[in-house]
Amino acid sequence: MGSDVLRREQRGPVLLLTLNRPHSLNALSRDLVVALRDAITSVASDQQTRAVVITGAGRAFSSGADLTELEARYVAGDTALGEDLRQTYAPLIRAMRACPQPIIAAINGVAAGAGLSLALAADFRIAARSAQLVLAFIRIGLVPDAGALFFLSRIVGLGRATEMAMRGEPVTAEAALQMGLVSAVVDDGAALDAALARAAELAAKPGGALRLIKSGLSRAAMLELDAVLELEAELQQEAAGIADHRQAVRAFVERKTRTSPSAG
Ligand code: T3D
Repeated sequence: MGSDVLRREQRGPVLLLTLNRPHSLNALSRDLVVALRDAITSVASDQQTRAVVITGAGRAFSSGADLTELEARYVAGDTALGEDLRQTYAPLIRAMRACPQPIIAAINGVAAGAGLSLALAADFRIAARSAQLVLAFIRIGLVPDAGALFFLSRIVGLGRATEMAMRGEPVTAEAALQMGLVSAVVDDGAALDAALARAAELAAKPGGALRLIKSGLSRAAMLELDAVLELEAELQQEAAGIADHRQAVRAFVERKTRTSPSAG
């Protein structure tokens, strides 16, 4: 089941990771961030897992960095926030993007600060109707981190990202859907099931091609057209060498041959 702060459950081909500090709305303590990073890093080489779902225990997805822990560190004279990001959040976000399996964030309740950053680094976000998404950093005089500066404007555009980052106002799930920040809104209590259903759908697709698509989309965002065309050629060459592709083409042609009136 994993460490107490992070529950780990294998559900067939889907790994379900539950942030498990409900008393603080799943605030991201250092040990939780490290546990999540380790879980996601190890799934990369796990042949059994074909998709990952991250959700929160209780009524929230995550309230972001654990401010009680942060204050204790300040009181102890530790103000090295930059180094903390390099050591904890940055490796987690890198692991999420390097993870070959798709990651789905089931936003069961509020996602704030670095809790929202986590969801932004996932491949899909499915939100409960009453969930609020808040880039809370400005409320405590901080800059969006854990990848939010990178992902948010790419997902919703610079204008909306500026609005969320500078105002720090909560965005409702419905508004998030309108701006493409989440891909679905479901009834309260149904976000996890909807995310598991999405994970099962993805788990049934060719895993090698999903890995190449994830890598290709990440890399293409930073390249010129000519470089993207070359990247596509390289990725497609790799995809063509995976058995899934050849089998799917053969199955299509055989089906067509069987059903065509002119067939034998
Ligand atoms: O290197 C570094 O670590 C820096 C990185 C920083 C990255 C960041 O994420 S900065 C942003 C940090 N997060 C926030 O500023 C959000 C703080 N929380 C809130 O604004 C509100 O709690 C929410 C809007 C998320 C939810 O509000 P509400 O009214 O639904 O719940 P609540 O009553 O405020 O919170 C419930 C409990 O959770 C409460 O504890 P209690 O009084 O019942 O014992 C509250 O203190 C606790 N809690 C909520 N958020 C955090 C937290 N405890 C620790 N850290 C939190 N972030």
